Amino acid sequence: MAFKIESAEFAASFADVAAYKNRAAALCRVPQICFVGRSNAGKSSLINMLAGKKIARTSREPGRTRLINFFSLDGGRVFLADIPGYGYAKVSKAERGGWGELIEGYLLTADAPKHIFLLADARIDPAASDKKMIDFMYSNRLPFTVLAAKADKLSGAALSRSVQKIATAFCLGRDDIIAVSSVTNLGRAALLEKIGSVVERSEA
Ligand SMILES: Nc1nc2c(ncn2[C@@H]2O[C@H](COP(=O)(O)OP(=O)(O)OP(=O)(O)O)[C@@H](O)[C@H]2O)c(=O)[nH]1
Ligand SMILES: [Mg+2]
Repeated sequence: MAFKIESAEFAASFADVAAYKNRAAALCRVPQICFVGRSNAGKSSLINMLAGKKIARTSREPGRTRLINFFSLDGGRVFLADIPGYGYAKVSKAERGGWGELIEGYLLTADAPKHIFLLADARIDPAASDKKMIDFMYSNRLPFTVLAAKADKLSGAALSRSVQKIATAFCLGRDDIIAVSSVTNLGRAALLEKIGSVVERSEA
């Protein structure tokens, strides 16, 4: 059943895994759905698109999101987790290491998250860092769906080629990939359907 978002608001943010782990037991009572991808792929924008309002900070400059940010839907029925992007070359090595730790530490904390959306920019060739993330999710048995993001930037035929390319690169079927756009709302219904099934399963 599709999830119908009645309300959405900022809930909490964490600068490091230790801070998150301190609260994880309480937070994990609520199913979490996490958005991962390279910096600038459109994760925060997609959360805003789903919420129907601007709750997550977005930026033209990659590397905007530096914390784990939780947004609560319907008064705590589900959390959307916005996490920093990976693969942004300009940040210092130390900081990049820290981000890797934050992302991996969060994803591997027991019981979180219930589903991961991996955003791959539809205009850019699939990256080695995305492949690494997919391998990481497979090997840790984390359930995920790949999204072809910023689909509004491509024409129908080009988008179709891009989806095929992403599917081939990640050894997925093309029907497994959902094309999304935060500008046109493309894919919103499919994402809400997926979120609905995750929430239903965790409430059963
Ligand atoms: N045309 C178009 N632009 C988008 C879309 N989604 C995001 N953008 C733009 O892409 C840029 C990055 O968006 P963000 O949502 O901040 O990306 P992010 O993945 O959260 O980036 P980090 O927090 O740095 O990892 C912004 O300038 C957005 O306006 C989309 O669906 N279509
Ligand atoms: Mg962001």
